[in-house]
Amino acid sequence: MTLERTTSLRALVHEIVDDTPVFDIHTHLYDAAFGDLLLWGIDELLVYHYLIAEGFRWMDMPFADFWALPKARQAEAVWQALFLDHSPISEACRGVLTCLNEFGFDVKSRDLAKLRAEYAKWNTADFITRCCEVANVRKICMTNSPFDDLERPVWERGFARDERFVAGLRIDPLVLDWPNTAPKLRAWGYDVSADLNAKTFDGIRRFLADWTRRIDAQYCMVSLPPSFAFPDGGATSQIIEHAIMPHGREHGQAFAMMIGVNRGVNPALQLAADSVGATDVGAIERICAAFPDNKFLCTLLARENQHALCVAARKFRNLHIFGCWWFMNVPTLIEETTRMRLELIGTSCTPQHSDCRVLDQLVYKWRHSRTIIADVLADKYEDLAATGWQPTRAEIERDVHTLLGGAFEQFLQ
Ligand code: RAT
Ligand code: ZN
Repeated sequence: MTLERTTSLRALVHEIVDDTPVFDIHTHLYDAAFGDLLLWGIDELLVYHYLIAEGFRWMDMPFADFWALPKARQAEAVWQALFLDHSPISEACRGVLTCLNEFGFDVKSRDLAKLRAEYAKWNTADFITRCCEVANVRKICMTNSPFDDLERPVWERGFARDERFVAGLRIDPLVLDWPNTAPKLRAWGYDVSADLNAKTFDGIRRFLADWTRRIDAQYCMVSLPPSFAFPDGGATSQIIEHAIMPHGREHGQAFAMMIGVNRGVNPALQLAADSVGATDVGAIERICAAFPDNKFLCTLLARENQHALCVAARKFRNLHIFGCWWFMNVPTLIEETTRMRLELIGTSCTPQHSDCRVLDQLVYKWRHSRTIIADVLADKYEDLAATGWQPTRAEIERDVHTLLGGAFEQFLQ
């Protein structure tokens, strides 16, 4: 009897988690209006930088020779090294197979030419819809950088928005490299100088306001190194305090901090060159305390920071924690992190975002994460049931909606 009830509760939780559409709050995907910036298909899946980093562990060609190859040859080299010469066990490799399988393509043939032929039957518009359906994604937040020379002109020209794609204003160069960013803002008509004075902060605020309006940004976002300190009197700290914070209050916009990336530890790997380091969660607590009228979103890259971040969220209701970012996005760490978050702050968080760079990846990132989230959640409901508190279907649906984007939307309101 108990076992039966337990089994059906677990099955119900899985069913609800699978059936609840998700708001994917951080990706590197683009509205189709951005043309080639939206990546999809088998070759793009294979040259995902997560796979390239793994491929180089087996491939013995010089880094530069690999980068000189056309994309199709790069994809073939990765396929050979990671799928044919060895079993594709890593999370990123498994993800490719999950996508192919869920699309109904022939995984077991190991035939790249056949897979390319399957993909050739699709066009971009239909494939977007197909991915959103299979992954059950209701909204996708892009990463939109005014500093990207390919992306900026599209915004400046304007286009009819696809309402499935919402924008996130990404401002790394502004926060991390003011000396080289000031001339760009000046060239775009903002009265700023290398000097961080009142006039410069005003100019930065105008820039942020213009782009927030232009792209209708959900939040403004930066990725930061493990050494991020606050407050420390440096340029990053001053720009946050005197430009981003007042901008956030004026526009009711949250500031998203992704902390813990050491950029370019092995530059020869290009996009795959970055590594991880633990940060001082005290800096996050200080910024939340210093600006109680601002809202903060935060995800951290280092496993060893996750517990302290949960504790910080217990102290500051203007802090919303999200995602298992990048190197955290593997089943072992998603499970551990999700369990800890539920135990420390209940459902007042967003356990996962996809960080997809290739449209197809929505399918695997959400398939894999949904299974783990459902299992952890089922354990928690079973613990409740053991006390006599039987969660109802409506309560479970509410909670799952909360975890898959609802809490994020409520936090931003
Ligand atoms: O996960 C990734 O693809 C990384 O390369 C980064 O893009 C990271 O997610 C970021 O947003 O900086
Ligand atoms: Zn990202």
